[in-house]
Amino acid sequence: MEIRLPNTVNPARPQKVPYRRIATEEAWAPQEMLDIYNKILGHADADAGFRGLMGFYMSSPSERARHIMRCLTDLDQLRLQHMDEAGIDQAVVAITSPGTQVMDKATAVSFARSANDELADAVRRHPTRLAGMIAIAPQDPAAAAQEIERGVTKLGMHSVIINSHTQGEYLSDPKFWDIFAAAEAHDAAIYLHPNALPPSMLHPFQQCGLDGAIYGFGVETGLHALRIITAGVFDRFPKLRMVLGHMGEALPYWAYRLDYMHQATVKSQRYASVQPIQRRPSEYLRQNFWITNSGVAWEHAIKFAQGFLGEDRVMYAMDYPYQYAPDEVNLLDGMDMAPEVKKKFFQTNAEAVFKLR
Ligand code: 1DF
Ligand code: MN
Repeated sequence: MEIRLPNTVNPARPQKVPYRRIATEEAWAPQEMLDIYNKILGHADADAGFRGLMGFYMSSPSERARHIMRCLTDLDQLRLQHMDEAGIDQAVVAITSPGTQVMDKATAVSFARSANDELADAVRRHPTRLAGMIAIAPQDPAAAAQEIERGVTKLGMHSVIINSHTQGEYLSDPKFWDIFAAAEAHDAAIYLHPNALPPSMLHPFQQCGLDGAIYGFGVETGLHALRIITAGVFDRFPKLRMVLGHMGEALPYWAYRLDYMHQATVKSQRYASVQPIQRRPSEYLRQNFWITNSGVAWEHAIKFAQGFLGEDRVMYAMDYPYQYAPDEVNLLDGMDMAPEVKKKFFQTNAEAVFKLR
């Protein structure tokens, strides 16, 4: 059988369908964050990946950048209009990358709180259309744990956005594990979303323009998830739920080799950092992870992921405003898939993972 890449050229409005379409990786940017970013970018030694990403969007005169900035900063009329035009019933909104994670610790902690309050207000204004993820400052794991508790118990949000590495540091480091403990205790899913590449990875990607969403994001975020798995995080926190975008950052496709080579590496005692864990890497992927199809409106890839992870673990995401493509909604509505499975994909899996009403 030939597997073709779809052509998304059908501009028709999405049709009425027997499910609610819930988009689960939708970005926003509060003005307060952009003000902080402007200060950071004013320093010549600002992180190069950050400058190449948000520095670009915040300053480029290109139509794409101006449009994205306008969409990012709106949680009301413009966003709802774009959702209507694309047939999106509800958006699960999270602070855009890198969120708090380029800020100094004190700024990040206080900014996360006010951003969560602002997002919770927007969800109160549009309770059937929006839902939110909790922003935290991984720089201060104890404060992050408190903010997870506040987000769940006071603000009614049941997921946490983490934009991959924090200034080159990974959550596989036990110093961050108070965050996992809080997420597990409050049953809040952690959405591990891409970030700009850290300095140690940036050059060979940026040199050829492959550092961003086209490829570098997926490589770095997939690496981060693997670091978490191989560090034994899910042995310590077996009920921890994590979400990956972009078809699981390709990890389902890697699963066979990950299992084989992880076991071979453990056995050979090649690295002190690779110690035995209770299960194969693929088993944690299937037991602790959910994935979204953000950026990938491709039936074959979605079905492969459903086959590997199970149809309860693959969810729809648009990645607004970075990939606002209403024609992709039509394409996915038209997938050759049992109606009850399509409803899981678009609606009920997201309702369960994010505990939407
Ligand atoms: C881009 C893509 C930027 C995604 C993002 O955050 C982002 C992009 C600043 O295309 O530059 O979250 N994304 O998730 O694919
Ligand atoms: Mn995204």
